[in-house]
Amino acid sequence: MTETAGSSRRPVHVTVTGAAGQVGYALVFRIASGQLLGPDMPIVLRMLDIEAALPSLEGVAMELDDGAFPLLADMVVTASAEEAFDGASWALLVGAMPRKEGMERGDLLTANGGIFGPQGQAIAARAASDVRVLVVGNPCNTNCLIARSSAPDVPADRWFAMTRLDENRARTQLARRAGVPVSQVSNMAIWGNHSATQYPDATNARIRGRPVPEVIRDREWLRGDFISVVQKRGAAIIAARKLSSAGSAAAGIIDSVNSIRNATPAGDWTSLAVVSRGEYGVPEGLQFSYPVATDGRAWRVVEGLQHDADATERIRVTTEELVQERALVGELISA
Ligand code: NAX
Repeated sequence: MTETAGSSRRPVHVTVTGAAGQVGYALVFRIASGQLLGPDMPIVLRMLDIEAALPSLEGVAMELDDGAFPLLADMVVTASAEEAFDGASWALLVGAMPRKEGMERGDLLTANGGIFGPQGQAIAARAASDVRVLVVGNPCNTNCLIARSSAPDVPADRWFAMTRLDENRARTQLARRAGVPVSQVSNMAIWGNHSATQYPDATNARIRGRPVPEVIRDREWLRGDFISVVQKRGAAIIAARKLSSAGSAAAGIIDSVNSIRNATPAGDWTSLAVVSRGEYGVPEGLQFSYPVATDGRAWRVVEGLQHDADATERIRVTTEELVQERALVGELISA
């Protein structure tokens, strides 16, 4: 292994799946530059993609070489999940099967089960004992549930699916509307599924410490356009760019890992889809996006938030969608 100049620390192994894809391309340079694990932590980047994408992934590896990143101790380019997850402390599961024309939701879920089941097994068999997993590839909540179910020896609290991009989108919408910098928006939770049924909860969010409805008094907007803009933002990006979100998705991944690793500011929370232990009446075992806070070691779902009838109904709908997804992949998670 290559010596890393300026650091005597042992490198942390970080796996990125689907690394030849567009989110992968936006992400790996940020990881190599230290934005994922900090400016002092050398990294071994383990990049997985399918066999057909390996030539392109070799090109990405060449570009990473050309970046001369001091923290990049080594790289692995592979189509083998076992090799990719070997010794990994962070597994960022980005690669997934996209929905093809005529594909039913159930077919998509099952096809992805064929990817995330074996990847879960490979993580259990080969990753480091402290591995933490962030699933980004869609449908990310249920893909995460499948991978977690395939790795029963890896504690359930190590598995996350990404709703941080949705949170970031929501924070920006609120900041724009209130005419404040985005840094002034806190406590923005996304509830449920990373899909169009998600519930971005502005009622419990805060601007400069005050409840959003006290700052943005337009209830119609908060219950209407605000929610639908966040829910449909992915589709708007595709319409504009003819490609799905990539740079913002990579930013969401970096933010997610940072908010798992570092203590949440007092009184704040962030959005992560984590295993439900029945909080807020959500069935146990679903991978559900909640307001989450952590001390940097253990996370907890923030309890006691109030929901009005509209919010309760929206949370019921997104919960029901996740229950249905779980039913559609039934045999993949009963193993
Ligand atoms: P791309 O199609 O550009 O890249 C996907 C990559 O995954 C490809 O290189 C493909 O060869 C690879 N792949 C497919 N099957 C694989 C397997 N079995 N093992 C390893 N690699 C495999 O998609 P991209 O735009 O990069 O998006 C990646 C995933 O992120 C998609 O599922 C997308 O829906 C999802 N997203 C999720 C987001 C979230 O907030 N949770 C936001 C961004 C993104 O849309």
